[in-house]
Amino acid sequence: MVDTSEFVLQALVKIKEGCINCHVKSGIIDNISGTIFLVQKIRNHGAPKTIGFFGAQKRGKSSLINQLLRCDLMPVGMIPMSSVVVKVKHEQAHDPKQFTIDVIDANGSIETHVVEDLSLAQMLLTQYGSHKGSMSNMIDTINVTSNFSDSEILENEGILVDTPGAEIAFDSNHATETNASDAQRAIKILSSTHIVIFVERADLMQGVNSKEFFSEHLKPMRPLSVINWKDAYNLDERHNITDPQLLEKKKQSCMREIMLKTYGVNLDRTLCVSSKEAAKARKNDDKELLTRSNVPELERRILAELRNLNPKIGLETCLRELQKTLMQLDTETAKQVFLQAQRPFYVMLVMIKNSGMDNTNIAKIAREIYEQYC
Ligand SMILES: Nc1nc2c(ncn2[C@@H]2O[C@H](COP(=O)(O)OP(=O)(O)O)[C@@H](O)[C@H]2O)c(=O)[nH]1
Ligand SMILES: [Mg+2]
Repeated sequence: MVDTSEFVLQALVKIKEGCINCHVKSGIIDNISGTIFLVQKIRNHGAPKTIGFFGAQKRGKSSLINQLLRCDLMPVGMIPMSSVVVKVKHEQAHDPKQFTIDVIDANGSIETHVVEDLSLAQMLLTQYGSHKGSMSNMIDTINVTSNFSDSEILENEGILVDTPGAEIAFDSNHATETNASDAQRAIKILSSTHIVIFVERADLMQGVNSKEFFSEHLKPMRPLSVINWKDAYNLDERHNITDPQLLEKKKQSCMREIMLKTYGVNLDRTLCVSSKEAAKARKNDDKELLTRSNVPELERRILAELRNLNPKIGLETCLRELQKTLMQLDTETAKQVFLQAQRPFYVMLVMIKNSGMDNTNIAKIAREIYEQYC
């Protein structure tokens, strides 16, 4: 397959410039930034596929990771130390009962522990990850490797990343104003992340005063936004709904509205979940509750994002997203915005033609866009 990603990237950058010049709505520009972010990650697809969970303390990030791992590896309800990142990775040849834990300090030196069962792995993570731990000085990253074949995300080469070291940047706007080092640490962790999951809590959304870090740094990284703790959200008394399905629907639409107002998230990429319900459902083998927890849907979304990192699938997604974004503009504006992108599109179409890729979906969508706006 020829590499058309460079031209898709050039075209998107020009289109974003065009949108800024034409003063189109900021949400539309955010969407294009997200698509640009995806092409950049596709172009770098040899790198590990990290899925980072970001948000303030006690949002349920570690709990969600445990649900996606299908095991209670991450300590929950913990006050973290200042800088650690925990990465969890699958290795097919690894003994599923054992866990290899590499503790990497700020100087890059590695200390490896191989532990014999889950409870020992958990203990070690708690020890390294808490203020009380004796060995918590200067630890930068902890890599946990085992055979996680129960987790579809890990089996598909995804690496789940817990980010207690970045939490403080989300705690208040002071992180960006007065405590630059906390923000810098979070930005550094973000910079090596392929798929960004932003976790907020249904019962706390309204009171947050930490939108700045999200808007400035996460929004351009096409985050999936997760409203966790949906089980703890209650409608006010005026809503007198008794049908449980209708009630759930109404609750979710209210939560999503608050999330939109608070953070300006893209609602197409926002989900209400409950890791508590998922945990309970798995314990009791309750399929209905598991579906209702929406954690399986989050898993599907993450798997789709992982597939998008594959150039063949991802570039098609990028072009579809671009098509959808351009359709949100009125035709005249869209044509004007597309003006500077004509050339990279044209070169891409010639390349596609010369390489015999003419029948692919990428070719089809690229042609459609070109013909519509030229
Ligand atoms: N009610 C409720 N509690 C949750 C949910 N998810 C996590 N928790 C609780 O929230 C607390 C913080 O969770 P944790 O995963 O440590 O959050 P983190 O600090 O963001 O990693 C723990 O006591 C969890 O048991 C949820 O969906 N619903
Ligand atoms: Mg945590």
